[in-house]
Amino acid sequence: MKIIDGNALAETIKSELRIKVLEATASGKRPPHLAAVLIGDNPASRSYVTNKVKSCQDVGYKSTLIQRPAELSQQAVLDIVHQLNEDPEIDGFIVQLPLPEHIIEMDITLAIRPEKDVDGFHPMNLGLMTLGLPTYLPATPMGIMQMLERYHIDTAGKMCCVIGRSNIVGTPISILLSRKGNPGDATVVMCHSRTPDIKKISSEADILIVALGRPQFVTPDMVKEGAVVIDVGINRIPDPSKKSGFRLVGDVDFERVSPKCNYITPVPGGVGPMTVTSLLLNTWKAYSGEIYPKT
Ligand code: L34
Repeated sequence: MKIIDGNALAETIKSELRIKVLEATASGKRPPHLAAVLIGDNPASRSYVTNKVKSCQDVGYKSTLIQRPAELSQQAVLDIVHQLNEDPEIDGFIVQLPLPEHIIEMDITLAIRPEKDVDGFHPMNLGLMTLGLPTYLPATPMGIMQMLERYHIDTAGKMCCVIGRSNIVGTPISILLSRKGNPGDATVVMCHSRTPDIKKISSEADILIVALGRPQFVTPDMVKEGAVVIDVGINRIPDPSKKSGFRLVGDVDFERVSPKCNYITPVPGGVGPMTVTSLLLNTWKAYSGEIYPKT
């Protein structure tokens, strides 16, 4: 059993980016600039956005954090988005999800200019992704693709089971892995809440990707011997022995499942840090105009 070390891989990618930033600034250019919008005080969101801002500092990007209370109106959020769209100093920005219930997430996503949508959530960018054209890939699926690639895990012709069908993970990773290419060329089956017998499908999978948000949902009987298991879930469960009062567990029962696996990602230190570095990579693409040439 080998652990796919998301923290180590994230550090490698950040060192590569740091060099590119130094080269750009040495030639007189300004550094890339990412903005993040955080509405409300969801502690998990706050922690993720903090990691994003910190990682910008690590690689020499400029970052701006716009924090507003949960009561902010939909129009006020749209006003922030419009302002960031128009700001020539900002290469890309994200609006951290989930948003408070009174805000219609899709309306916010649609208001972000595709050129600045470094989350890759806008239908324009998701459409380009689906067609296999260059675009910003959503950060979590992109992080998973990088893990598979950098660990030389062969996906071609493999049977892949994705549990979860969210817009930000399950759906895009299913599309990416079934597309032509490497990683890719897998036979993908997507399972969700209406799938009658998930175990029957997951236990046949060479690659199992779990993103449903239920602590330790995947047990050893659901996993094939020698499988590659990618655990996307990050759940906070009460733990009085911790100072914070909680600990993080994935959607996979790591302790019991890992002995059966060829490769497995831990939580924390697996997919999470790769989500953050993928956002940095997309911001570099926005800055350099690789996807949408700057006018
Ligand atoms: N707009 N909303 C938007 N873009 C995103 O890409 C996200 N996502 C998901 C939730 N909402 C979003 C993230 O940023 C999930 N996510 C995310 C980002 C970072 C981490 C986890 C999820 C992360 O850094 N995880 C650490 C532990 C963090 C902690 O201590 O709480 C890890 O080692 O897994």
